[in-house]
Amino acid sequence: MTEKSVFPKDFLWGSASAAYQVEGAWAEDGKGPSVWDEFVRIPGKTFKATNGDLAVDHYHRYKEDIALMKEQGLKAYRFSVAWTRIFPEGRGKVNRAGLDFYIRLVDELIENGIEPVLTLYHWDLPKALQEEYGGWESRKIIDDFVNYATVLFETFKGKVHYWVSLNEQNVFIQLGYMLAAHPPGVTDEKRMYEANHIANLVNASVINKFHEMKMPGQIGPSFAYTPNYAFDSDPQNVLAAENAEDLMAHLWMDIYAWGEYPIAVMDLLEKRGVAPTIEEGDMALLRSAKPDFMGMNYYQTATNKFNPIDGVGQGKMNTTGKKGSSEESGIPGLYKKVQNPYVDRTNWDWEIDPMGIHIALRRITSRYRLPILITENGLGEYDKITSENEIHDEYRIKYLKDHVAAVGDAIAEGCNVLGYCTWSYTDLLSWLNGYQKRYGFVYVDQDETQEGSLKRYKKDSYYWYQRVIASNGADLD
Ligand code: BGP
Repeated sequence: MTEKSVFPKDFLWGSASAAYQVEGAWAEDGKGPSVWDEFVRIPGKTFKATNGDLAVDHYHRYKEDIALMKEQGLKAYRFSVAWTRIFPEGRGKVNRAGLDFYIRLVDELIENGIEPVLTLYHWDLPKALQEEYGGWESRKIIDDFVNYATVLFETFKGKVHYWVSLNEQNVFIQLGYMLAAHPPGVTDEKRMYEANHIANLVNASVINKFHEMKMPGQIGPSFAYTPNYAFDSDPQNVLAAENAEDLMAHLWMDIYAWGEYPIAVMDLLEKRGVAPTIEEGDMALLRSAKPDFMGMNYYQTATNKFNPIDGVGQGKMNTTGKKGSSEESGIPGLYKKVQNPYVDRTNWDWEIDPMGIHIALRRITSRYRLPILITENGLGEYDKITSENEIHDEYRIKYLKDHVAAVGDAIAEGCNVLGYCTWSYTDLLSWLNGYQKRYGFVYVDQDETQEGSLKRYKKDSYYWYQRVIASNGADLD
């Protein structure tokens, strides 16, 4: 290699998935139903009523998938455990067959020299707990979650060194309790902030448990960070961006890193009568839990303008892949998200902004002084397979290349980045967007009919990442 890499020599070049989106086998080997198994069956909730019953059948094809990872040179694979495979009803007796699947998966990764990165929770809550006590709305979930996590800690102690507590708490809470786009399909601000506070307590408790057990390795949450920009230097728009950053980012990351709610946000929630109930001991617990890293899922930035009190509220999301079909959205009196004239968008209207990941890494580093594990970054697009079974996804290569370069810039400036996981390894089910919005290095013959052959094909981006990994990030072309 002629060029020198800025990436540390043990940098985790990885890729990610989530149980519900890849595994399939939704009712096999004693697995219990999750809230997603139920939600996808409600008419109109997902694109063309797609579900993860079969997904891309990773449950049966994990060896083939890991062989592809090994050939590519992947250093780390981030996956999630389905709580309902371990405890079909959320607690009680361990379902041995379910746990055995993850033991086989982890062993296979280790044998192939791939570092497992285990996510404890990627949204598939046991349905039994939703029905029994309202899931995230009851403090009973704290003990049940820690009990579930402890089984995994004991099982994988010394084998798994990187753990993610909750994936995108900000997303599952807001989409679950405000936009009704995820289970439990609620639209209620007060209930949202209550559930969010309980999720914070869960996150803190499980991190403390990990440290009490002296687990060799590191644990942190994965936050979906969308850095906020002001549209211009009009002070009204700058304040709008501050509001968005406080309400959409600091509200979670300040809790994770410091155990503090942002002052202006709490003041606002109290005035609106939607502040969470904080019991004695809660803040002490939140302050006591220290993540070892901040996990960051980065896809895009948001540009903000002043939004008057009679301005726009929540607008329609684009889940169809028709560019330009999403609507403006915001919070009246605080901010509204507008189009950034300096960046392009995907067909699902997600802004493509590589410099945004550099800015995100700088902000997290300066504010929290924590190492960062990039747990997701990628481009969802339509891919076409040729008659020779090739997939020329040069748009994905461009997206990833620009983002990896921007991560390198942040590292060169002193950000401590542990690794970079792309979303996603194989193509998989996009929660609300079906199978047509593809992210993988590996194309899977599966579509909205859910009757594909499930055969795997390497995309051009697969070979590109192989070269990136082999050169430790020095060769991005
Ligand atoms: C993140 C989730 C992933 C994944 C990704 C892409 O929010 O953690 O599970 O789905 O986004 O999102 P989408 O599938 O909506 O394009």
